[in-house]
Amino acid sequence: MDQVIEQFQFERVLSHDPRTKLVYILGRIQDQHAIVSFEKARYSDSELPQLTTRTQRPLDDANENNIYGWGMANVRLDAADTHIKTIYPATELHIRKYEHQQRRMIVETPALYEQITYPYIKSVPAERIQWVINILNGTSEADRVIYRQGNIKDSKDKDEEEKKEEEEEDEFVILPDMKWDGTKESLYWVAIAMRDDILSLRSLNRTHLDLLKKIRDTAYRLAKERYDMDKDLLRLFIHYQPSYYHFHVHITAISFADAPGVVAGQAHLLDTVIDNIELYNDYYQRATLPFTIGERHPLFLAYQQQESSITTSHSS
Ligand code: M7G
Repeated sequence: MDQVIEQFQFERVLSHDPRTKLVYILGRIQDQHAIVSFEKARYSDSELPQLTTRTQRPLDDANENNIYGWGMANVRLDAADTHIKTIYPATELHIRKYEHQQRRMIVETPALYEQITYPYIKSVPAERIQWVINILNGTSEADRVIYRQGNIKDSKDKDEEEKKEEEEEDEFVILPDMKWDGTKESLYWVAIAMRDDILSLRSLNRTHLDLLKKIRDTAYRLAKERYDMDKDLLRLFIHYQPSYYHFHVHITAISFADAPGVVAGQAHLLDTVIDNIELYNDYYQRATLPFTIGERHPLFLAYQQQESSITTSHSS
């Protein structure tokens, strides 16, 4: 990672959100693209008493009015102050994902899923989830894993698979999400299923209930053990559409209310998902699922194409 930062040649800013203080920058390393993101870290509790003593004076642009004052300064703290992420080599899809763009709402019926979304999912190259495979087989982030049960499954080995106990289908790993800054208030873990045959929310039915409930209960237990957080301080959800089509559940602190992707049109609460499936086995195969997506995303472009082909055939 140090090398990516060292060799990075700035090209352009992909996005800059002044509210979340998160910026994505595109650059090159030799002839390949790289993306680096910088996000100002929140203050840790232990730093708070030192904020005034560490403030460099005089302040810039200092203003006073009656009892009020405001200005700018460097506050020299010892802790690292920026959360940095790198993607190298970055693909066109990564660039489109992080580039600032208008989001659009797609209202996906089961028929549109079959016609447009499913072929898109199948066209995503398998390398896109290599990072998931690395976590599941223990070659990456092994020392960060909080919970692990079972071994990676490949649905291609069907014969092998059939010999295995049914309970093995409920195995998963829980580890810190790349987005987590390590604080309790912004807790962000991810639970990743060992099995690779659940593409997304659309695939879920009653046969997956044990897995979903086990993820929920394990997340509750671990958050209590590690952070003394009760279950009503957690928000567990599934993204539709996800960026990665290997089944996983987002485990976040409710206090992290502005976490990316905690919005209607993307996050489906795990409790609701479980309840819907308990009521109707094929709920997610029959439901219309609206979702938001960036207008440069290939899936949005596929929907646009379909729309324009309908318009053309109607007008001809
Ligand atoms: P998603 O719903 O497929 O996509 O979630 P999103 O990125 O649009 O939310 C995937 C989750 O996995 C996200 O919360 C990512 O931050 C997280 N994630 C992605 N990558 C590449 C990694 C990784 O390499 N390690 C870890 N620990 N988390 C990752």
